[in-house]
Amino acid sequence: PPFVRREEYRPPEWLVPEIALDFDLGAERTQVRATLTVARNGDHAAPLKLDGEALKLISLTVDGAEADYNHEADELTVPIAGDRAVVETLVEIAPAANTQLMGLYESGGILCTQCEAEGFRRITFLPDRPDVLSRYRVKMTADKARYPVLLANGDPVGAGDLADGRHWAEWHDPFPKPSYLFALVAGDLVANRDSFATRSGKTVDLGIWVRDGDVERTRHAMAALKASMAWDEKVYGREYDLAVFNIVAVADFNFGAMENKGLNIFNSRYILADPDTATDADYDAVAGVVAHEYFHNWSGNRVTCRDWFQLSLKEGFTVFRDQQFSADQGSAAVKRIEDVRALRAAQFPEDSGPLAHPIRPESYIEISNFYTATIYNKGAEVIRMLHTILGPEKFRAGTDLYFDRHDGEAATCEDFVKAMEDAGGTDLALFRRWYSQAGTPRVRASLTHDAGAGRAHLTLAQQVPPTPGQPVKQPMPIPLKIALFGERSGDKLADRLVLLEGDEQEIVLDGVGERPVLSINRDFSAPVVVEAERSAADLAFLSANDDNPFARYEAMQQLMLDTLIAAAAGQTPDHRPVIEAVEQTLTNTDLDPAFVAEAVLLPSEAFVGDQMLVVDPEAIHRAREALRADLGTELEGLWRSAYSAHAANRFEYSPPAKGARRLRTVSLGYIAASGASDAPQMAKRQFDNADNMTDRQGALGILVNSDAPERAAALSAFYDRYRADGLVLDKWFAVQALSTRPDTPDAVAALAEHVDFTLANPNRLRALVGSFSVNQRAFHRANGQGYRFLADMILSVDKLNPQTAAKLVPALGRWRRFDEDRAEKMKGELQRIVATLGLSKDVFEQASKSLA
Ligand code: HT7
Ligand code: ZN
Repeated sequence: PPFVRREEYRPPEWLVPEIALDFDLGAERTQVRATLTVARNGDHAAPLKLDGEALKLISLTVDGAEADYNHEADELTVPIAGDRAVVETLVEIAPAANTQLMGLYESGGILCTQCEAEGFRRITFLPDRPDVLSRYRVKMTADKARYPVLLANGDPVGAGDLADGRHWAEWHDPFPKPSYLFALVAGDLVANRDSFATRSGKTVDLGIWVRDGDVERTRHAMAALKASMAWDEKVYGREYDLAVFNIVAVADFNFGAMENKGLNIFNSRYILADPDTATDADYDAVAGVVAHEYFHNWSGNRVTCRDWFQLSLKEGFTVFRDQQFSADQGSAAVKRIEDVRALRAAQFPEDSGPLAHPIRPESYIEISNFYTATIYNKGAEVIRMLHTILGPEKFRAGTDLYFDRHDGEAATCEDFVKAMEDAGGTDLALFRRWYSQAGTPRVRASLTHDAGAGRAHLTLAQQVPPTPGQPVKQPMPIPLKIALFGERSGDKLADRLVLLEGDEQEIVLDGVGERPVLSINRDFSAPVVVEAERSAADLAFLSANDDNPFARYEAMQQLMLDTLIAAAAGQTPDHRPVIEAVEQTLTNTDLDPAFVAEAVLLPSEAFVGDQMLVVDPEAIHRAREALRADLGTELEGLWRSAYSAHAANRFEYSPPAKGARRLRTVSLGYIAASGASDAPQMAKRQFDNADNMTDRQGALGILVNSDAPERAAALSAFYDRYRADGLVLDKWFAVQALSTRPDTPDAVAALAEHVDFTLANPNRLRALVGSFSVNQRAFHRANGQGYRFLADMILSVDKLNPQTAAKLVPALGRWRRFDEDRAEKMKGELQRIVATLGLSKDVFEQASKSLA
């Protein structure tokens, strides 16, 4: 399949200012009549070219008359004599047979659409590219009993009943938009309705549409929506612009949600939440995704992307905005820890592997493969660095200028940087390298101290590793928040923002009389790996004394990491410094329990593996379990006190209550790690008595790693209670796929045969297969059965849903990080995939690049 290249971008030859769509809806068969007003763009004689995929063309007219056309592969070419014309097509599609979940498809009896990035062409013919913006008028006709609710973008403008049990509705969206933001929904849905008064006094009717019986589970999403609307007005000065804002939840969805103008469509996982079925993490994710999609109304919809290479323009910026929003709703420190943990878990490995790409890629085969942690999460970090470098006021002036300048346009990443540059009065020439260069920079920091002169010298040196297609890199501008603490006094001796711009830089810090301890990359001010020479004692000191909560957490993580890496490499490091640092944190009553719970957790096995030249999954597992056991045993009394001090009261969703629940289950995990004989009963008691899913799932997550009889009892009680609730059943599959038990690969293979397992639902697939592929020990079992299982799954899913199949490939692409035997087996599976006939371009791109 061919590559699409950024440098080959050309403006569209034809524009489509107006579109009228008339849908005759049915699950087996839908007819779409599309009336496009097309206008020649510039001085050329090229024919009109329309994208269309899996469409049955019934008729085509130009200005009301039958016309010539050429329909080849996925393109319809129509010669047009003048500079403007009305082109009408009639096509037929089959939503119920659409297993790709792109275009118009059926989910649980609801007809819905997904058009980003290139799904609209599976609905009707159009120049399906984000720089063609059109005003849409949409009419839908459908059976009233089966599809009583008919929704589309914009505002409702008419509705009526027809004689044969059918009815119709018409919607009009006054804002020109690209086709990827088009949406319609037809179904038997009920709404949680509310309203929001904007700051200029307009009333917006809000609706969250779900299946009958689920309305009570939309309260949290509605509260989050209203909070997001108010927050965007307050923090970014952005007001909502239509009279209606609807959200629809569906069970089958390739992604988290979709920001279609005025009609967001969500994976139900990010809408439905109540205490009995959703964990605190689920509640947070619901609020975060609702906010994210809402914020797209400005960062994505009002100002959209010129082409898909600019994807991070809307995604990186919007993730940054949703991160800020969530930080403002609860503990900012814990939110930052979670965001950095996610970045390190998903983006750092991507940035150091065969699929590494800059946040503004240069080429792709299939754009769906570029909805990555790099575009989203590193993209957000790049925006965060601009915020840090410019400061909040200039940053806000920059976003105001960007929105003013480009409202109603399809913009580029360059437009965003230019607005920041103009509003901030700052030269960002070097900063642009963050958009063009892939790879995670490594920064070496060494500190020397001259006690006599009362001076410290900090030397910083950076290196950006080679990535595919980019063997040589230029230095990046790296904003590093640093501080020095006096080892004796604990005083803060220096605190500043350093911008490392060249390969190497030396910073002189005066007023440093006593031996300083370096705190660096505070708040994770740059998405880099810092290698600082700091002893275990220095790290322990920072973990107890740093006044930046993130840096405090980071020092503890580094201390733990150094210990685990040494142990996994066959040494016998002393566990005492870690145990003492954890003890300090656990007994510090000034700290927020939510923070304590994060700080005392060991780095994941995968993260330890990422630091090693050759990953040894078994050695890492043993090292981590041994440290967990020592922490559990040595501090058993403290864990038990923390467990009872944070005993559950009646469920409440508030930051303190969440923190208490988190620390309680983390403590229970350590009690279990100590080998205490009553741990399984304690966990089972928590499981049985819980009045919320956080405590219940927390206990199950501990039991599932054990051999105790309580394990099977809890698993079957959970299944019996929730088997009819798809979202909760996903948890049942995931928790087993994440088990640390040695029999997990066999258990996962058996679960793939379970009656409730299906390849057709992306959530279920991710719950079992996606979770298994990140369970380092289980997936990398030395006999290669994990690799074979995953490859088999990828090939089966590819026949139904290539996008979702392709997301599973990167786990195999990490073969260079493993010993020869494992690497050969992983490569063998990738080769088997690439050699398969009829492979999608989605999977082909991921697998072939992974082998290169
Ligand atoms: N902008 C949305 C992206 C999306 C998507 C992409 C590919 C395939 C299916 C998809 N569904 C949604 C989601 C977002 O970032 O807000
Ligand atoms: Zn987004």
